[in-house]
Amino acid sequence: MKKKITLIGAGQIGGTLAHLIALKELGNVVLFDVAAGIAKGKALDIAQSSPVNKFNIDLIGTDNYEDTKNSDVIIVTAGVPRKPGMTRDDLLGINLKIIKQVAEGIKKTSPDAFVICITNPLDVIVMALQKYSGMPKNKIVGMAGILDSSRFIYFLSQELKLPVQKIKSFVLGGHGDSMVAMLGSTEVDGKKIKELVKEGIIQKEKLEEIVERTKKGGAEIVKFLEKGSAFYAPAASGVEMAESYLKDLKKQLPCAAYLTGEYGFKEIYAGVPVIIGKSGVEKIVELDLTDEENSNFSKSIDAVKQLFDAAKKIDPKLA
Ligand code: A3D
Repeated sequence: MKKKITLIGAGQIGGTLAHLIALKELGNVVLFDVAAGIAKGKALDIAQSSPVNKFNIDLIGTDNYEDTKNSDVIIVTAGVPRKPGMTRDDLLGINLKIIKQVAEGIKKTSPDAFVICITNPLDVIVMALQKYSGMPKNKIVGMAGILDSSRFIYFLSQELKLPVQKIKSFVLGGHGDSMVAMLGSTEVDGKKIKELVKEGIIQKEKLEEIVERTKKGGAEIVKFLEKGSAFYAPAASGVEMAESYLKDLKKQLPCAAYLTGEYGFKEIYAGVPVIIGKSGVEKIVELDLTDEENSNFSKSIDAVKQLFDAAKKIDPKLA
């Protein structure tokens, strides 16, 4: 039987997710949005491409949670994106309210689903989604690390004039300006990036510039688009997580996961490498961090904690 994948939010990311999932035939798709017409229109449009692209799945659009019942995977993008000049944190108040509604909807209809949250500000919203829904912590994760890592690898590949496949790296911590590019674990064609700096293949300043550009990667796109934020790369990243769960691929992916002492932190969601398989988050991988990475990771967690404190002020039930 085909898997059932529900996309809560049929906006820019939701629509792109539906299209990618259809092309990969990962499962039947339910596009849910409070704006039912958008969900229905996009579902029908993508379905009409099936004879051309030769995929065979069902796609529907709805604003009724009953239609999402017993989903295997739910990807949440419901919420408001940034406008130029806004930070992700500016979205907190409005997106918290939306996520509360979503949590109530999904816990009633799909309590066993694997839930991937993309709505910003990511780490705090995924934590709120888990608290409001009460669903298992290993089944609720946030997408950000794959995207941030992908941006970093792309920028490096452009600078080094190498295919992206030759570069391995990842970005951890919170999904904000405090995110941490793991330079100690960054490898180019099997060689540590720090060696490339020593050899003068890439200047230290250039590398720092790329790290900064990665941190501001979302804002760069928001500025270009003027309306809305990035959606192709965020959707591709969400699909990679869903696929690892549905096919039990046990991929190691940087995701916002619930920490229970790993890296010295607990009771908080933050970006760490996790193994995603058929049980959800099957393991949090603890890497050896350099002193600098450790200190930057702690700063990043502090930023997430501060924002969660702000969320608790908005809704004391989150305490
Ligand atoms: P957009 O195109 O506006 O789509 C959001 C959709 O959510 C709209 O169609 C709304 O109608 C719908 N919606 C609003 N309230 C509800 C509700 N209560 N229930 C169901 N649907 C609702 O935005 P988008 O797709 O570009 O972005 C969605 C979210 O992802 C935003 O919060 C972005 O900031 C965030 N985002 C996160 C990343 C990460 O890397 C974490 C990257 C890019 C965007």
